[in-house]
Amino acid sequence: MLTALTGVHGDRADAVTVAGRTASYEELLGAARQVAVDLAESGVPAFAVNATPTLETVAAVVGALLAGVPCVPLPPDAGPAERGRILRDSGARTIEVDFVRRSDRTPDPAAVRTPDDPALILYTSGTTGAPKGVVLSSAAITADLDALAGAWQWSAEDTLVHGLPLFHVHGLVLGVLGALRTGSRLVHTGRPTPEAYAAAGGSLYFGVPTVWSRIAREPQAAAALSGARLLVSGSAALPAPVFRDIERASGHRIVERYGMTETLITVSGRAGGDLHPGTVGTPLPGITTRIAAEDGAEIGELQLTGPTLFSGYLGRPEATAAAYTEDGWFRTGDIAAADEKDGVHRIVGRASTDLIKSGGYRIGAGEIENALLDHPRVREAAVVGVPDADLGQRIVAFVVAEGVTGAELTDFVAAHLSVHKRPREVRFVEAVPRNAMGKPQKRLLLDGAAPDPT
Ligand code: MLC
Ligand code: AMP
Repeated sequence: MLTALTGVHGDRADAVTVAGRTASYEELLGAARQVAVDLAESGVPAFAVNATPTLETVAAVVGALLAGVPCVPLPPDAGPAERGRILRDSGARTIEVDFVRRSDRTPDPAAVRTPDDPALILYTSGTTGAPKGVVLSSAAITADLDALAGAWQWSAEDTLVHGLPLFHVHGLVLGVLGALRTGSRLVHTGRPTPEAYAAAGGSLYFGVPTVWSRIAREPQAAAALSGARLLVSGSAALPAPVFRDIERASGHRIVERYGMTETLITVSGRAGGDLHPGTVGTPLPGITTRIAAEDGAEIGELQLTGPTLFSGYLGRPEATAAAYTEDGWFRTGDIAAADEKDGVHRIVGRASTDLIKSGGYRIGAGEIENALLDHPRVREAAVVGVPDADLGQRIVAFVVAEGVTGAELTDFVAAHLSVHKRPREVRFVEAVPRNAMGKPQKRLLLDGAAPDPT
């Protein structure tokens, strides 16, 4: 997976920059080998990495791959509830990592490893309950990265720039492992601000729609990207006005691609292809998609098969089985359409209102509701995603509670789970509307939740 570290593209002093610190491939490899040695000695079954945007995180992930120990990146701001659950569920443990100690040998893995063994375990939310561990093999990751390298003409000539979190597919698999496989220079900006993107001087830029929309609002920053080769958006739907504003200011039509933690990136526009707002391109080589539409309808659930799929949810065979149709297709839960003539896909929504995408983060309503219900003052809670110009969707919590403020509940969720899972707004209600089965009627809440107060 780590082609660049074998030296085929040569080395350079500025191969990897993260939040202002720079390392050559040799330095990165030395630090990662030391991690691998320490992992082998520690005997940990899986390696929990506090995924701050630092060179240490990159060395830790590479070290885990070298040692053949599954790597579990943790959101660095995860509160005790979220962190504890991930550690218990995965059995992963942390070990000390620094970038100063280096080794010139890679230890032999404890057991014979194959490309189908787990490489990464990424925790991601479902509609209800706690996040599940998505097990990804090296085979799936390399298949995806090679398909994307083809689609985007991504090579060692590129300088990849992004500032995305290192505990999800976008920032970690594409944004770090992609650079280490293709040999492109990597500049991680620490935070994905318009100023940092504008100043980085890259050829290839990754962002979630919130990042592109913030850049679009600063035309000078957008204009500074005119010298780039390719701008790519994903993780949520890119609004058409943002596509157009970026094109006007930078001359680039953003390439949009679609994926999931469980499937990696499966559908994408192509470098040099015909790109239109609201479309996510065609399936990558090796991926087959189908639209499971009701009789005569053009839109339906997007289902797919291919070599980039996950190995399963860690320790949850029933959940894994439920993610597939009887005839073996993965059910994305996204509603899509595909053009009959050119096969270009459009994502038109999600089947469930209980999976929220906010700032490109996937957040399960059930997890936030459970966190709110853990507060002694909260009697009922129903969480929805409301359209938001900046975040795509913003988390709004409807609660039945007394003697507590909205800000206190927001802080409670931010502290127990992660900061990005906090409700942006709390509305106190007399009762949560429910159907005859007692299920919250979220459509009613959503209809009453607009408009965006900002
Ligand atoms: C505010 N803050 C609080 C707080 N209220 N902190 C604690 N408690 C509270 N109550 C502060 C924090 O301290 C922090 O400050 C700041 O809020 C950060 O909040 P945020 O929500 O992270 O910031 P925001 O600007 O809203 O973030 C926008 C964003 C972010 C775009 C930068 O949403 C983001 O990084 N998104 C990327 C998600 C992603 O990578 N998804 C990919 C999934 S993979 P400070 O000082 O730290 O700023 C996938 C597959 C695919 O989907 O297809 O790619
Ligand atoms: P995650 O598991 O965090 O990777 O989230 C996956 C989900 O992100 C998908 O099921 C989609 O709902 C959404 N998504 C990813 N890319 C796009 C895109 N280009 N357009 C619309 N939705 C997207």
